[in-house]
Amino acid sequence: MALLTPQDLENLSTQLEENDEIIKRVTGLDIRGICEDLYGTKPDSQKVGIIPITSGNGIISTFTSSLLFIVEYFGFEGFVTEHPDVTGYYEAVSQGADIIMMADDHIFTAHNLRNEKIVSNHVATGVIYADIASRFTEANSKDILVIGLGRVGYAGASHLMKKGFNVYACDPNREFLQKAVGELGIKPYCSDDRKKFSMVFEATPNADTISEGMIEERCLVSTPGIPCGLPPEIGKKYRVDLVMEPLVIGVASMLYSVLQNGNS
Ligand code: 1J1
Ligand code: MG
Repeated sequence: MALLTPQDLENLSTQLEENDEIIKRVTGLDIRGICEDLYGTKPDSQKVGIIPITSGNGIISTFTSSLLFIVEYFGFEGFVTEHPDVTGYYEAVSQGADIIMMADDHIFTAHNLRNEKIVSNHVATGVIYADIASRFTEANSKDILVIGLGRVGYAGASHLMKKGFNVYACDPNREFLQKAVGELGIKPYCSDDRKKFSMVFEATPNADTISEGMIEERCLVSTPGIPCGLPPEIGKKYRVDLVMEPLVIGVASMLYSVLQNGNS
C-alpha cells in the first residue's frame, strides 16, 4: 500500500471541495449522495473513535486529525484518543465509540462495534472510485476500463461486474489478471486492442499508466492512486475530467459502508 505523507494531506478541504464539484458535475451527485445511494445508509449520531497507531513506520502527523475532519464533515461525531495503540483502543471503547478507525502500514480499517461490520480502506476505496467512474452521465456505453488489479482495483472491478458493466481490466502481473478473469469474469484489456474508453478507474501506485490509445476525448478518470496515472499533458489534450483525492473519498466510503446492516 502506498503510504500517505503529511504533504499529501495538506489542503485536504480544498481538494475535497474541488473533487466534490467535479463529481457533482460528471455524475449528478456529490460524495455524500453517492455514499447514500451506494450503501443505502446515513449517519445517525454515531461516534467514531480514531486511534493513532505507532507500529511500523509509525504515526503520520495530521493523519488522525485529517480523519477527524472527514468524520465530522460527513455528520458523524468523532474523537482522536489521547494515547495510541492498545491503550488508545481501550480509551475509545470506554468513551463510547460506536465505530473504531485505525491504520497501520498494511490495513486501515473501520469497525462498527454495534453491528459488527468491518471494512478495509482498500475495499471501500476501490468500490467508491469504481462507482464514481461508472456514474459518468456522458458515457457512450457500459464499457469501463480498470487499470490495476491489486486489492483496490480488484474490489472496484468486482463492484462493477455486480453492477452489470462490461469490465475490461489490465495489470502487468499475470497472476492478478488471471485471478480477476477466473473469479470475476472481467475481460483482459491489452492496449493493442485499440479500444477506447469513456470511463476509467485507475488503481495503481504508478504514474503514467494511462496512454492516449486507451481514452476517448472528454472521458472520466477516477483514481485514488498516488501518484496520478494520468499524465497532465494527456489530461489536457483529451479534456479529461479527473477525480483524484488522497483520503476523503475513501474514508467516506468506509464510514457509510459500516453503517449497513446484514450482508452485502
Ligand atoms: C498509517 C496509515 C498508512 C496509508 C489511505 O496512526 C497513524 O498515524 C499511522 N499509523 C497511519 N496508510 O497511508 C493509506 C491510507 C492511503 N494510504
Ligand atoms: Mg497511480
